[in-house]
Amino acid sequence: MSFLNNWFSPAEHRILMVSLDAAGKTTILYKLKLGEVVTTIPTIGFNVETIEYRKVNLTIWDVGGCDKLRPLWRHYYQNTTGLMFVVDSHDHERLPEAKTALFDMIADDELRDAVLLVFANKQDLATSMSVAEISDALDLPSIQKRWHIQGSCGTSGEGLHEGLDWLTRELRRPSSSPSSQSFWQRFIHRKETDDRDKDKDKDKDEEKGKEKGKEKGKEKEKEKKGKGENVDGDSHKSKTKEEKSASKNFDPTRKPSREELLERLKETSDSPSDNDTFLDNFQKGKVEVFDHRAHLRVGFLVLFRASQRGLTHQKAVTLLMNLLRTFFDRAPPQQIRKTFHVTMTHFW
Ligand SMILES: Nc1nc2c(ncn2[C@@H]2O[C@H](COP(=O)(O)OP(=O)(O)OP(=O)(O)O)[C@@H](O)[C@H]2O)c(=O)[nH]1
Ligand SMILES: [Mg+2]
Repeated sequence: MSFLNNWFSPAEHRILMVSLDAAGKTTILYKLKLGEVVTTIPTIGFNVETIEYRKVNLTIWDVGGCDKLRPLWRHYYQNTTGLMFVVDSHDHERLPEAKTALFDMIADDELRDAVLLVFANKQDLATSMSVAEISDALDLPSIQKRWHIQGSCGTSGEGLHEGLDWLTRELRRPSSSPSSQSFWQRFIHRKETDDRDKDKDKDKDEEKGKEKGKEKGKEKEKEKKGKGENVDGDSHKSKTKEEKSASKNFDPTRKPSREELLERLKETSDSPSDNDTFLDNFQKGKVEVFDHRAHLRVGFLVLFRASQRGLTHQKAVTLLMNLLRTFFDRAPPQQIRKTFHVTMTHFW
């Protein structure tokens, strides 16, 4: 019978919740445990509660965060499988201190396999930083472990269950490839940052456009005078050459022969690191040729990695579409066909 009990009893996990003082750990702990907002006082020592969430027993240790207590955190590391790091999104000034505390902690070998959930807490306050800003300031994309950032409000409970959803899902998985993790995290992070910066870029592009217009005018004048030397133009010139040769090599309207296609296939052997580089370059719009093979490759890699991460089908397709759109925004127009088959991509 004991194996049956083991089979049906929830998995046990030890979770360590830390942060600088007053970020909202104790508030979060009791919101999760009791569903209520409790009046807190700064924790001297720790609080510990067990919560059953989606058939996982989480024993959450909430350790006081004031600077005198931080050296004691390490005494709680042993057997910790999950870390919750709470950030007061409203406390702009102490973010560098929070980052140092976080990186000091995760450098410890005892936490090597622990997954990291960051709560960007106090999102209800008007001057709070966004999740993307917190992620930037803490430099989360540089972390080589499984991590996730979730916006939250400890007092209303918003975001807490979403955070635990991720945590319990990750805790159920024995391991995952760090490279694919970092790609996803980087991609999601970049997407948010890109959206934020889009307006700024537009402004810059407009300014550049004006400057280019002026330069072109000057060049034309020079040509007329018969002294065709381009003053700032070495890099500009060679870029134009590259672009020209790329468009020469790849003619989107020409159907490749069977032999050509077989030749292309022979040349390809994709190692996992090639795949990472390919996805990174793809996101930057730097794929040599966007043909059916590249399309299928990106589709396969994104969907495969999404399934590894346990993402829903819908979310995976959205990510793939976003990645394709990012690619089309950035890739030089002469190297790609300006359309891709949305229906076909959805079908995958
Ligand atoms: N507006 C707002 N206030 C919050 C939120 N979460 C917690 N607080 C408040 O922040 C204050 C500090 O919360 P605590 O839960 O005691 O913080 P802590 O991280 O446990 O602090 P230490 O025990 O000192 O390490 C309390 O007044 C909470 O009511 C939130 O999401 N929004
Ligand atoms: Mg506390």
